[in-house]
Amino acid sequence: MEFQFILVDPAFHPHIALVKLNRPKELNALNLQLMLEMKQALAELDENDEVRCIIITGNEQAFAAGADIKQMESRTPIDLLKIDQFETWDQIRKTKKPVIAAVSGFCLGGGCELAMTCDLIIAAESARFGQPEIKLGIMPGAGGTQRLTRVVGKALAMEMVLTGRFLSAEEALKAGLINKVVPDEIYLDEAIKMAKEIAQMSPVAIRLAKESVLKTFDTGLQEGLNFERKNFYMCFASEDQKEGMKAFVEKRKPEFKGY
Ligand code: DAK
Repeated sequence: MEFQFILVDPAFHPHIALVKLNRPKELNALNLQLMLEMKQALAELDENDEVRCIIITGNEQAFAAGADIKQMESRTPIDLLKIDQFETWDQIRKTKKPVIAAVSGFCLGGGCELAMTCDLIIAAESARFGQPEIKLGIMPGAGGTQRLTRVVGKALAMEMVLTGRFLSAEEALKAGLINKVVPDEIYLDEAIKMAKEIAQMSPVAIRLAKESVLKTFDTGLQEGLNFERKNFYMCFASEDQKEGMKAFVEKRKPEFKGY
């Protein structure tokens, strides 16, 4: 898969794909083209039966320092309306396979919002998370007020959004924004380790489970429970459920096929 601003390896490891943001001089600032490429890459990886888990990463200096300010500077509201970047972000959010963000360095604004659309976040000790849009005279526009608040709570979200303060990786971990902090040298290895664990599971169960967890953000408890139940029943329509339980009884490792 050839792109201008991202590097994509669908077979980075068995069943694991890697998407690397590749605008190092601009600290991986997210321009429109990069986001369109991200949307296309994730859609293609979602369709690829060999891929069971996707890792998105940047480089040591930056996961992404936000949307491209130079590209946004002269935009009018009508430009924004016509471009309708929200459609791109919505599609990215709808990726069905599990996505892990492997974060080092700056993870700011749209970069932090992109990481939050991922299902799991592994961070290097040097990672810094923030929503500094307020310092530019704007506010977060891709989930930074909504997703962040649901995850870290009102007090911290309000502080981050109104003052633009960055969180260290440790603070982000304590706040529940991320899953793990590891030494800088191994943040990608740690993401791969987690991806390998996920890739061993039944892709059907993984998909249904991800969908069910995400449902929490959109529904009340009873509706969410009903949704969970339907997905739970659905697991029993898969060969993988038979294989998983048979393997347990036979005291061996299951071999999941994804149907
Ligand atoms: N955009 C464009 N260029 C950027 C950039 C950005 N967000 N961040 C850094 N760069 C560029 C710098 O301009 C510089 O380029 P040159 O001057 O060398 O040409 C180069 O990257 C290196 O940056 P610095 O020289 O500034 O490096 P430092 O280490 O001194 O500082 C920094 C690193 C991350 C603290 C600093 O660069 C910084 O404050 N960057 C801006 C961070 C920020 O404000 N981010 C939020 C941007 S607004 C939406 C979706 C999303 C969004 C909006 C709408 N829709 C769906 C509609 C999101 C909005 C945002 O993210």
